[in-house]
Amino acid sequence: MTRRIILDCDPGHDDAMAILLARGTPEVELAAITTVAGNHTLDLTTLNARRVCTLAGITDVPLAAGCSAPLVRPLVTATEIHGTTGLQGHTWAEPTVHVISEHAVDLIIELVMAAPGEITLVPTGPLTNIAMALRREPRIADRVREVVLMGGSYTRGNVTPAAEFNVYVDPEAAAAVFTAGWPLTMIGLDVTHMANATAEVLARIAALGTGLAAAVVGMLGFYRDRQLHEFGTASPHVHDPCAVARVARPEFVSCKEARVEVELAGEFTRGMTVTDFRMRAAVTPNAMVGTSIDDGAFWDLFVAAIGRIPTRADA
Ligand code: PIR
Ligand code: CA
Repeated sequence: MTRRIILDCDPGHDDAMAILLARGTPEVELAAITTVAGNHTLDLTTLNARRVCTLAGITDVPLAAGCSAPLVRPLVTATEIHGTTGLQGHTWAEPTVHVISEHAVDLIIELVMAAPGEITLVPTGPLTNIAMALRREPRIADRVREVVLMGGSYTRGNVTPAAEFNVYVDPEAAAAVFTAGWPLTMIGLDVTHMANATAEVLARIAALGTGLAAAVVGMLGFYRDRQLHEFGTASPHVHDPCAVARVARPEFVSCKEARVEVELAGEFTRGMTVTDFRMRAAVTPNAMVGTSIDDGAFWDLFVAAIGRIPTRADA
């Protein structure tokens, strides 16, 4: 059965890959794409989402812009990874896909309330829009099918030794999302650090021979060079499509039940996702936590998805 998702993202190279994986995978259907500030400011994440939708011919999915700043704290971006002018690595045409006038938070509430038990939320950026939607319409907690987010980690961070970027940027929002009492799966760095775009993966995508494939190789090449420069990793971690893969093909990602708390007060641990796998009577689980991904199966899924999206000559 096709799973209808709202992809709430901050493109960002790997967010772009999440949009493309969702578009090209028959097991999932994009009900909406919403944007949030994170990797860049909201104007750039929204422009980038419009660019990706234009490139991939995604003209039949509502695209809405959301929150421009975290709930409490000033915005922190990740331009050192994604480049200063947005989604670098490809020369973008002027996008012809536009945002709708509705705010992302309103669109999320509207779609979830209209289809009880149907919509899966897939956040791949800071959780500001999702927390705002919960605050404004708490009943969405009972109406979503589930939340499958890219964020957090139980072994290490990336933006700090303790914290993963998406949770670090808006930890108050993440805390609200983790404690909302809805079915939630955390696909954190522990999983996504296994999904690396190796030279072999790039060659397979390039071999598809389409304009879209060339754009993907360009973007992933830029992203690889930045991660090499910043972290010394030869093959970049492609985080966000792992959450889409978990929705499309749950058997590709192993998960364990746990209690996750978001650190809000620590001096060195802001945004850490403190994950308790000890299933004791006093511990109430609030999440399924991803522990590994079948990276071979994941990249097969990704390459097939890129191959399925028709190329637009003018994009
Ligand atoms: C932030 C990201 C990726 C790499 C770094 N170094 C920083 C973004 C990705 O878009 C992903 O959603 C998440 N944040 C990974 O931490
Ligand atoms: Ca992201």
